[in-house]
This record gives sequence, structure tokens and C-alpha cells, in this order.
Amino acid sequence: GGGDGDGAGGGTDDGKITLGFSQVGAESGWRTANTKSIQDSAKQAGIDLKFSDAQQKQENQIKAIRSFIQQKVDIIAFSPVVESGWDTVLKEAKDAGIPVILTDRAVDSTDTTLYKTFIGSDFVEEGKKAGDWLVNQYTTTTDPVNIVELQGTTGSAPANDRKKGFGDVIATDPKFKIIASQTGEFTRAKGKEVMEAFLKANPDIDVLYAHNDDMGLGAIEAIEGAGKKPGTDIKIITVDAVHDGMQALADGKINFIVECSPLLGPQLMDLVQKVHAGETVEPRVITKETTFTQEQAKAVLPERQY
Ligand code: GYE
Repeated sequence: GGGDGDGAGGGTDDGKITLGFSQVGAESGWRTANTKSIQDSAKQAGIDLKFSDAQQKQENQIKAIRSFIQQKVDIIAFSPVVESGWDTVLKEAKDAGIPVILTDRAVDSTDTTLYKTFIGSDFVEEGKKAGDWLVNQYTTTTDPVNIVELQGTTGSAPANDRKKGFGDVIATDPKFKIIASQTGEFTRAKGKEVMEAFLKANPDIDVLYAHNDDMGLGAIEAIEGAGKKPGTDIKIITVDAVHDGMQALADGKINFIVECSPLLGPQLMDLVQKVHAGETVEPRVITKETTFTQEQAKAVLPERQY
């Protein structure tokens, strides 16, 4: 039984590693694929997974982490909804001797001893790839290019970094103008709502940069609703490359997608086992990713796993 202070993780003695995982929520197609990857790979690796959904709220994640500490899990992994405000709870885990692995998103804690490793994408790089594509589309004109931006969850690492990477690249030419930028919370519904407002306020939008496919898909509905043609009247760049996004890309409604892989489960379980065995692991594990044009999307769609 648990709670007897014998140091055996998870409160059971079946020899299995117990992993407490606090997920952000179920806000996007990416997140759904990520959750499935984590659940499937834990099963495959024989790891006992305690999974908790925070519904996009930091306070729920902090509660879940505290509960994992109380249950004496062997390892805690989590995908921090926002970057800041984690030091106290991470210190509690450290004091309890429970190693923490950051998954998908980073924290801004300066004390890097609060976690063992961070596995996930380089979001600044993703933003740069989006910007590079745009710059290459407009090499032959000096006319202004009016851009609207749908940002991810306010304060989250992917929203901060995708904005920065993109902004840095387009800042090299003043013709690129971000005329409106607002959060769409990484969801379809909010992406649609904010795009509707953008369209009402700005008659002259050339480009939409959405920090994920779901917001882009919501925005497509808004653009069609306003009697415009997504992908033609307004060029659309998104990030993720989940199935519905790739379908819209193949259909010509999105123009370019920067891939961000949600399939972090197998690598995460590998890190969990190594950390549990006391092996040293790389402090940063970066996911390999590519980009897709409309032609490339048509070619790879049949083999996509998510
Ligand atoms: O791009 C978005 C999701 O943190 C990389 O979160 C993840 C992001 C992903 O909601 O769709």
C-alpha cells in the first residue's frame, strides 16, 4: 500500500515504474494526438501512467503535481500550459526526491536543477520557418504585405516563441506589417471568433499566420463566411501539420504548414526509464520536424499517422 514511506514509487510493489503526467488539456488536434502517443507508449513500455488533464489551467496542473508528489510516483512529467510560475511546485517535487521531465513546453525557471530534461520542439525555429516561407513568397514586390496573427495560449512557450521566430524574420523587410495580433487560445472556436473580428476591422488582409492548425481551420470558416477564398484571397500559414490541417493544405485552403510533432510518447518513455535507472540524460531533446507545401501535403497525406 502507498503512503507508508518505504520509498517504493506509486504505492505499489509490482516493480513497475509509476509516471504521473499532467497534460495541458484537449484544446487541439495536436494535443489529442500527443495524449494518445503518451498513453499508448506508456502501455507499450509497461509503465504505470497516472494521467491528469488540466483543462488549460495552470492551477489544475499545480494541483495534479502536488497530488503526484503525495502519491509518491516515481517520475513526474508535464507539459506546462504557461512558461512562468513553476518554481515553488518544482522545488516541492525536488525536495520529495521525485525527478521531473518537461514535455513539449518549457518553463522559464532559471534553476535548471528543478528538472532532468526537456523534450520537445524548437518553437522559435518553427516561427522562423513560417517567416522564411512568407519572405520567399513576396520577393518580387515592394507593396505592403498586411499580416494578421492568431497567437496560441497567452504566456505559453509555443505562443511566445512562434511569435518571436516569425517576427524576427519578417522584421528584415518593413513591407511586412502585422496589422493585428491576438490570442485564439489554440482552439478552432476562438480562431474563428477572432478572425471574424479581424476581418471586420481590416478590409485589406493579405496573410494569416496562425500558431496552430486548429486556429487556422477556425479562421478558414470565418474567411469563407465573409465571402473570401482562404488560400487565395488570404494566404494562410499554420503550425502543427495534424490531419485536418494537412487536408486543408492539400485542398488549397492553407498555403504552408510548419510541422510540429506530437508523437513524443516513445522518446518520453525512454527518458523516464533512463532517469528512473539513474542514468544521465541529455538536458534538451529536440524533435525532428519538417515543413509542407500544398503539393507535399497531397503526397504525404495517405501515410500520416495523425
Ligand atoms: O502546437 C498546439 C497545441 O504545445 C506544441 O499546443 C504544442 C502546441 C500545439 O495546442 O496545437
